[in-house]
Amino acid sequence: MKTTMQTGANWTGLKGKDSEAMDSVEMTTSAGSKELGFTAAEQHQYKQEGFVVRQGVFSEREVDGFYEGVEEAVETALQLARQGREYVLDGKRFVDFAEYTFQFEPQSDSDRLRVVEPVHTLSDNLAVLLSEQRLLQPMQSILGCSSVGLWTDKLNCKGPGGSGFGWHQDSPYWVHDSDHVDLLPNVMVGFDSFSVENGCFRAIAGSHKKGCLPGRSDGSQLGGFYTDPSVITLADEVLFEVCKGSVIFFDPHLIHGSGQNNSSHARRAMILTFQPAGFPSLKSGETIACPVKE
Ligand SMILES: O=C(O)CCC(=O)C(=O)O
Repeated sequence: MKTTMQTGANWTGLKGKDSEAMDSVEMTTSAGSKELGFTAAEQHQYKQEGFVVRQGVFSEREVDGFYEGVEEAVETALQLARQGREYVLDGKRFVDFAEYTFQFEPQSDSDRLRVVEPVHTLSDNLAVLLSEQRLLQPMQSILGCSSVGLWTDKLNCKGPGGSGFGWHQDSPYWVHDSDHVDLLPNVMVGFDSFSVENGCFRAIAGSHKKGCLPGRSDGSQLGGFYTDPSVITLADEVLFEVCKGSVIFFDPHLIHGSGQNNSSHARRAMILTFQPAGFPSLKSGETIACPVKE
């Protein structure tokens, strides 16, 4: 049975089997809150389910700033992509330039960007998220360490008709570049409201507990990066229908993905992945400190 996260301007709102646990969460607001780290109930949920959602963390005005950041980043990314090395995997066009990877929508003539990684260097309006305490203090709760660094960050732009992401874990992508894939938690910041229609984020609750799972062996180039369907318990699927400005913290082993955008509006989001401080980041190899304020 699918569970659905519902929209609303609060930090929780889980409907279905998790509602009891989430009812006991102490509410704090982003503005003026003293303690932004996870509550005990959130820690528990993250351990059990592999994710925690806080809805409406960023205000309309803040989200407007992110939209400007997306426009700026996309414009620069398209310019850089013209100078890069292009390749196609399973019909998907990628371009590498310097430390950047740009992924385009699969139609062969498409110049529509789908993913830009990393993205924080392409707009100051997006770079602010690297020092955002509403992300960093919960990350500190997850990692249990005093200082936090960046592993990677990417912009996911899903325009009208934009394609979905098949079921996958992030850890198998990173296992060759990091010795601590268990310690690479993600946070997705939704710049638009997420709905089933526009291809919301979705995940298999509890799937992170199984560690790195086998990939598909379907003979395709990217198949190995998608989780073998035989190990996916679809009954535990959660659909994250959340309002804009919401954030979803999730484990690097959590099986997740999203559907196609069947709406007439873009669905934009940024995913930032953190790690304990002092380690190089994935794409540039630089060590990027993200100071947590006590
Ligand atoms: O955009 C989404 O909702 C899913 C993104 C995703 O699965 C990923 O970037 O790893």
